Amino acid sequence: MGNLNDQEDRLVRTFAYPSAEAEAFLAKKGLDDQDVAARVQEVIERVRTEGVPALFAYTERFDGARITEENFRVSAEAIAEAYQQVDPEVLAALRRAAENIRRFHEKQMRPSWLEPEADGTILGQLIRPLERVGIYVPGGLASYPSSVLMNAIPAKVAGVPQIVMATPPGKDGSINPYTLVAAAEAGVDEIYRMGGAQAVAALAHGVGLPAVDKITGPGNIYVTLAKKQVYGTVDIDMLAGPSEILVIADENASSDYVAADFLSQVEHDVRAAAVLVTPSAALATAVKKAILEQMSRLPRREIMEQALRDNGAIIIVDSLLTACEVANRFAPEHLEVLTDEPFQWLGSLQQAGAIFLGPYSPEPVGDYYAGPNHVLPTGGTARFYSPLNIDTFMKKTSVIAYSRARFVQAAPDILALAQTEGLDAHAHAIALRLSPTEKGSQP
Ligand code: HSO
Ligand code: ZN
Repeated sequence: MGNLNDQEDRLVRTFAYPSAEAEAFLAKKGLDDQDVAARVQEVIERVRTEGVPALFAYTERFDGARITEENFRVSAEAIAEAYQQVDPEVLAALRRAAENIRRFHEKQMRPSWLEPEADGTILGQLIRPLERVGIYVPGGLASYPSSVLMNAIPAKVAGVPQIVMATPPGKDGSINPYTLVAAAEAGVDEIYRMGGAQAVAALAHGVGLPAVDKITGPGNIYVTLAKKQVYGTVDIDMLAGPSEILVIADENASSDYVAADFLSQVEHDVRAAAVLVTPSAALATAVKKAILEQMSRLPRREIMEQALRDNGAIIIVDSLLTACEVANRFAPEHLEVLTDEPFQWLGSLQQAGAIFLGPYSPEPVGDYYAGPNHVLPTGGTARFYSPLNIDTFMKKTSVIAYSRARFVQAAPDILALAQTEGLDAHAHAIALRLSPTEKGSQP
């Protein structure tokens, strides 16, 4: 038994809040890695200046695949073939998930507006889709068809006419058939065999394909730093880091549920984080036991163990209100509330990417199916980033149409401001229209 306790304690740290340990845990680490950033910069520069040959050379070097002009873009036949390869039941599930995601994002749509006022002035805001966006989809183990849906469907709902996808090929040039089918279901228009920083460079600088206006989608550190470096040439969605969950639970919560949700999170990545914040020491102990028990039966045990050891924590607080304070400070990507009346805490929970309330809303419900986006701000950036959404793929343009009456009324204020800034040409553009004698003035 003593042995088991040791094991549990080594598995997940437990500490009180407030404490020095808690402060150290809550302090955020930055994303930057100078060494990787320098290598990424070189890749981007070479693809930008040397073009397609550099892009294909990097694909051969990093993905081991020989790509040519002929197989760079995925053909309609390859997509049709993918439909033959996928399990029809999974396809049906994917379609139902897609429908939920579509419906949720349709609710985010806001109309453009043009508002006429009494004196004939019209002000307005046009909200329109971006023209061409690039969605990055990781290859290998992290190639998730669900993420294809989560990126492409909002773009489609927003009305983006050209949705492009980039994903690294396997050594034989192949792409996961589920990724291809998800892309087709979501309405992706073009798919290219390329990945890594070189793909980000190609999308941003128009190498091998017309440049896009924005790049979204998750990726490894190379992809993320490449997105950071091309920001400004194109827009990006966010700088995604490792995935996180924070669970607030009281003494009545099921320790098995908390443990299961911890493990579903940390199986993603050794850098994934899982945090339990609870006023109940008894629950904390039970959760640790349940984690060990469940983990012994799950295949990705090594990843989970390392993630829990490096980034797992159980924080004991004096009350659920303090638990909310800790959650706000951590600003988690995913926040689960497993308490008696979860809704009562919603108003106190300010900083989170997505909030999951009650025992039947574990994170996978949101990861795959409910409709809200699973591309969420990580690493504490929920303080200022939102989940991927319709606005990610839209931009606004303002409209101003002043009537003469409004112009005359406003002119003295505008003249005063222009003169104060010492911008005489600005003032002249106003004065000209006030004076009936000067050429160009309107009656
Ligand atoms: N939890 C991940 C999304 C995901 N989970 C995809 C399974 N597939 C980041 O929110
Ligand atoms: Zn997940």
